[in-house]
Amino acid sequence: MAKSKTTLKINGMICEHCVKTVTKALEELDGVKKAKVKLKKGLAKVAYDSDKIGVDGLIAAVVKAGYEANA
Ligand SMILES: [Cu+2]
Repeated sequence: MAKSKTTLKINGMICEHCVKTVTKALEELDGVKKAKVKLKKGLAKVAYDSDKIGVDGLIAAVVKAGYEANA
């Protein structure tokens, strides 16, 4: 268990539904403890276990959900 935190820049979110979609996409991942997504700032704060998943994996999940993400 290696507790890590990161903030991703998310592009493409336009409403609260998008926020829920991105939050769910992140929190469904094995190793993600918590995702806090802010619509206005276009940011996602993610608490995760870096033994299980990396930033690349987090970004891939957001992209798969239909949004752009950058570390
Ligand atoms: Cu939306």
